[in-house]
Amino acid sequence: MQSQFIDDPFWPRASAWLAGDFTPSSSVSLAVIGAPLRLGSITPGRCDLAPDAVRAMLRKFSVYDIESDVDLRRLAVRDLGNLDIAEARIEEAFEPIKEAVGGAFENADAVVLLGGDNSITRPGLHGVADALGGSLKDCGLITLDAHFDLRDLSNGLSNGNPVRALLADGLPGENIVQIGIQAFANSQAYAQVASDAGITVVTMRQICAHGVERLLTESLEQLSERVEHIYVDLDVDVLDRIFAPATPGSRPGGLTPYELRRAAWLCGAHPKVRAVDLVEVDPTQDVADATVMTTGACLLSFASGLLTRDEN
Ligand SMILES: [Mn+2]
Repeated sequence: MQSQFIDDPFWPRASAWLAGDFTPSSSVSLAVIGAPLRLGSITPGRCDLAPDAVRAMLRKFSVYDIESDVDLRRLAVRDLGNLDIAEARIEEAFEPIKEAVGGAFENADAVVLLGGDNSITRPGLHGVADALGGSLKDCGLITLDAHFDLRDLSNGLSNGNPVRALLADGLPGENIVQIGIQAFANSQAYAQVASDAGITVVTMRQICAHGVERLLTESLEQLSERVEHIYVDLDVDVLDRIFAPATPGSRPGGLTPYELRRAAWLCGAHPKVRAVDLVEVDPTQDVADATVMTTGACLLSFASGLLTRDEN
């Protein structure tokens, strides 16, 4: 009897690449870390299952990006496995995530952090700042997210306030660009927090008018004039809900999977982007694997973009 997946030597799978099947011929390299934090979520769920679900989904993808004519097997990738934080509180997970991200730069130019919920963004950005010898003031943050994640800190840390916590830590608001913010998914009070802090806000209306590719490219250029290192928080709930049923926060009216995949590629291609997180996916809520597949495609697109930094 044939297995469900027929192995074809002429159709190498992205899952094998991530597991070590590559012949590096580029000057760049990537590390992947699973950060299955879930107890920070305002909506309880199982986004701790996402890192392994995404890895497994890569079996359905090839290593060839026809849009860039790139085979990912030119890129060395190290899968550092999952951090033991699935039962940890946000505060307990801070150091492990920060240390893992920071340590990954010893052997890699860029890091993909597979969440987990959105609370991993704060320790992830601290890991970049610490490891690359800068302070938070040298770092920029781009969020692709339907929400500000600027909720008040008085009720403790959650996946609803990593950006507010980073402001409190000393990340200048001028170093933050939030792309994909949606109507009726945020309050006026938190829009005011963003405005007062000097955060650049790009709404879905602006994306519909000008395109995510142009707006993200401009954001990357403007931010790179201010900062040395850029961290990208890719909250999958920036997708339209029809494409992201596994994210509790997604709404109708968001990005398409292609727009998000293209955004991930652009982030990979920009030399100052050092880390990207992919967060808020609860595989138990997915439909037809749509959300997990797009998350996996974003990882691969980031890797493809990264290969354009190759100096060989
Ligand atoms: Mn978010």
